[in-house]
Amino acid sequence: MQVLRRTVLAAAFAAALAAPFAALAQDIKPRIIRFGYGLNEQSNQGRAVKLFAQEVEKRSGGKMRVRAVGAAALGPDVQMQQALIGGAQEMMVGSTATLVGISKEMALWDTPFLFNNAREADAVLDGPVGQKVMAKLDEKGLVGLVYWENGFRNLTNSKRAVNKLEDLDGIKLRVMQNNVYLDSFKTLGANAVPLPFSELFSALETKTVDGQENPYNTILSSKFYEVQKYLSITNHVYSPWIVLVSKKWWDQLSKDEQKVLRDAAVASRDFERRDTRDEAGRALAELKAKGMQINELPPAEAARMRDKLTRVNAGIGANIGMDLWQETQAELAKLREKK
Ligand code: KDG
Repeated sequence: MQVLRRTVLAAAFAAALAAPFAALAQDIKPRIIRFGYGLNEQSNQGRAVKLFAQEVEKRSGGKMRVRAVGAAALGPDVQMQQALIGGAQEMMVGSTATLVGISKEMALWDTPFLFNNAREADAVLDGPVGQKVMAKLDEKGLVGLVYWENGFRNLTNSKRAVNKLEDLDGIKLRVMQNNVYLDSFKTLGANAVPLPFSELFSALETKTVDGQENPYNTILSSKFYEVQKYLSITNHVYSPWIVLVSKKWWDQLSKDEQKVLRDAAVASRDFERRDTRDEAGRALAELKAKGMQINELPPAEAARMRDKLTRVNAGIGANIGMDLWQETQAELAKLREKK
């Protein structure tokens, strides 16, 4: 009986001693941030998420930790967007093109041939227009932090090289779930098929679709060269990614925590653009070495494509608001004067 009493007393004493440390441990338990993305861990998108996670841990002294989840394991872009709005997931990065169903102003970035180069893209996206478009997300339950570079998009397919617009006739071309992309490629004569990115490789492999369009980086990192023979360089649109936070969750954060995320996001943006451009510079040679047949659309055909696509998308301005459209055109005109 004595032994039992002593054992119970010792256990109670140990528990009392541990309680404050347990409470302390509770206090310093890091805030976990589930950050979803669609490409794989080895991609430019995955490398930038990893950098963001390192920056958050460093700037918060370990009090905030990013759990990066790639390859659309948390769902395709549109599903993750809804999870953020509902507060079931904290962060994601994805295409602005898949956001147009939530915020119509994002369609501005779908405009074919809007930007002539990365300098123009960075200046407009990071400038007043890009920030205005991003701020529209607040009322939809999302907080945009920064734009990353997906890149200029180019055509691949398994049937033939695209040397003239007519070569697109009848090609089953996967496009993002976005009306501008759908209308654009229908106008060019392709049979446009909207699919989430997560289903794209298998759709190409099973010939459910013949082709797709994406930047070189994605063609490389997603191994599309294994199921696509032809790469035709069109640079038909500059595609941004956007780093998003659930507003429900964001509003619970302290100002210091919000600053950690904003500063880490800027650092990740600058890293991602450098890293993506470095990789894109090497990608064509790598894709050729992987056996892809690469051709550039001849200038006359590129001009025909630009003419057709800018006409079919003349309505984008009316859709996003003519003030925003005209402000964008004015910014681009100023940039082009400076050259
Ligand atoms: O999560 C994948 C998205 O980032 C997507 O936008 C990639 O460009 C893409 C596409 O073609 O779906």
